[in-house]
Amino acid sequence: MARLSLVLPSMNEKANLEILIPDIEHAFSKVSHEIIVVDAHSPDGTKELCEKLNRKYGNIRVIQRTKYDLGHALKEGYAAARGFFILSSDSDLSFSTKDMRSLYAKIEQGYDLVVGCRHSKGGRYEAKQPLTLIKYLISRTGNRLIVALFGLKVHDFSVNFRIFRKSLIETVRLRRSDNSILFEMILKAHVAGMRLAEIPVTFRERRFGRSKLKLFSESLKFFMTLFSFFPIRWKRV
Ligand SMILES: Nc1nc2c(ncn2[C@@H]2O[C@H](COP(=O)(O)OP(=O)(O)O)[C@@H](O)[C@H]2O)c(=O)[nH]1
Ligand SMILES: [Mg+2]
Repeated sequence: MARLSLVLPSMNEKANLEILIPDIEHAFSKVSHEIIVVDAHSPDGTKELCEKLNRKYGNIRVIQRTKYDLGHALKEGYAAARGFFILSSDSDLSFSTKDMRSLYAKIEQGYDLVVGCRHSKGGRYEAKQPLTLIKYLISRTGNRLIVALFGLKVHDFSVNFRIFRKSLIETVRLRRSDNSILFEMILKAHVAGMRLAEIPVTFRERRFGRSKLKLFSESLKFFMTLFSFFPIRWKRV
C-alpha cells in the first residue's frame, strides 16, 4: 500500500500536468506514492500524457468520466486511492509541490485533515486578472461568512488543497457532487470529532488554460447550500 495518494481532478490540463506530475514525482521521491488523475474526458490528450508518464514512473492512474462535475470527480478519485493519506489538489499549477510537502509534513504530526489555507496569515491568493480579483473577494467573503456562521477553526473551506487520512472518507459520508463537497468534508470531519489543522499556502494564477469555474452560478449555489449544512453542524454524522 502506498503511503500517499495524490488525487488531481482535471479538465483540459495537459499542459499543466506535463509539468506538475514530474514535479510531484521529484518532490515525493522519498515517499511511496501514487498519482490519480480524475479526468473529465479531456480532448487535449490528458489520458495519453498520463499513460506516457506512467510508463516512466509506474505509479500514475487516470480515471476518465464524461459528465462528472468536480465533487463527483473528487469522490471517485478518493474511492480509488490506496494510500494511507490522500492529498487532493487542483492540477493547474496553482499550488506548489513545496506546499504539498508542507501538508504532508503537517499531517505526519498526527492530524486527520490538514487544509491549505489561502486566507490566513502567511497565505496568499494571487489575483492579477480582474476576474481573479472578483473570485478572490467572493472567496474571502464566503470563507469569512462560514467562519462566522459555523464557528470552525479553519479559514478556507472552498480550497481543493488538503491532505487527509483515507479513513476520513470511510467515516464521513460525502454527499455533494459540486464544489460544496469541499466545505462538506471539513464540516463533517469537525462534527465527527476529527483533528483538524491548517497551514498557510500560496494560490497562484493557473499556468496554462482557462478556469472551469462558473463563478456566479457556482458561488450562488454554494451560498444556498450553506443553509442546508446547518443541521449537520449540530448533529453527529
Ligand atoms: N474531472 C473534473 N475536473 C474539474 C472539473 N471542473 C474543474 N476541474 C478541475 O479542478 C481544478 C480546479 O478548477 P479550475 O478551473 O482551476 O477552478 P479555479 O481554480 O477556481 O479557477 C482544475 O484542476 C480543473 O481542471 C470537472 O467538472 N471535472
Ligand atoms: Mg484553478
